[in-house]
Amino acid sequence: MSSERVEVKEKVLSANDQVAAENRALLAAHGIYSVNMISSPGSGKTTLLERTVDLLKPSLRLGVVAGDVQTRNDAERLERHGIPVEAIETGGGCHLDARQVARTLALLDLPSTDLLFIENVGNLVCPSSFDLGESEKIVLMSVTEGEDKPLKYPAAFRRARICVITKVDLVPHLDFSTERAVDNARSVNPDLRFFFTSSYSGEGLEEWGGWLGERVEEYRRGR
Ligand SMILES: Nc1nc2c(ncn2[C@@H]2O[C@H](COP(=O)(O)OP(=O)(O)OP(=O)(O)O)[C@@H](O)[C@H]2O)c(=O)[nH]1
Ligand SMILES: [Mg+2]
Repeated sequence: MSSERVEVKEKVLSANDQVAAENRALLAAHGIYSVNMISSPGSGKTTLLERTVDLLKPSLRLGVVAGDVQTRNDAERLERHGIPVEAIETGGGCHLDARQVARTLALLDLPSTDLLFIENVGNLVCPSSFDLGESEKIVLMSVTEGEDKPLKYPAAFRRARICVITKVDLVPHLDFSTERAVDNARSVNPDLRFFFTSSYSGEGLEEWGGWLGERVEEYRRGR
């Protein structure tokens, strides 16, 4: 990359970081634990969120920001589960940025929210560079993508603390080694914690939902 391009990219990122810090402070002021869900298109983010929302809705006040390049499809799917949802259509952008999230936070009822899910645009590269002000980045990979994705697209796996391996109901039909996928992800980030879920069979959802609930509690205690 030329030095000029590097400079422009650094300026964009530092402007983004400033707004992300403001988002983080706003969310903290309201005691909202927030997760930024990153994966390639179709890994199962929205479906996992639909199941997670049903699981956690009785005990936590939830909100969702659903990012897509185009359409409000994901937001509409999630709205049907009876929680507040705001859509961000990036109109071509391959990731959400902190400014878009700031505008959306202004539309949400923050004092009535405990846990905010941000579904990023389906893309395993661009979203990982942009801090949104979230508490946690969560990277998802589905078993249909192959075990080598953490090696090919390491940034998302490096910046996340949690990795959800989705669609595990399909493992019997595929030549996919969960062990190899975990080893690859750990070679990029040894501190990653894993969840193994199927939004179809329900496998792993209690553990995943339980972990989110604990994190909300921990976050509140730590304030
Ligand atoms: N077998 C199986 N299919 C799943 C599972 N979760 C999601 N799918 C299917 O995978 C496809 C994509 O799921 P979505 O939840 O829309 O994926 P996404 O990551 O939100 O997609 P984008 O927002 O477009 O990036 C759909 O056809 C889902 O029904 C699962 O646990 N098992
Ligand atoms: Mg989606």
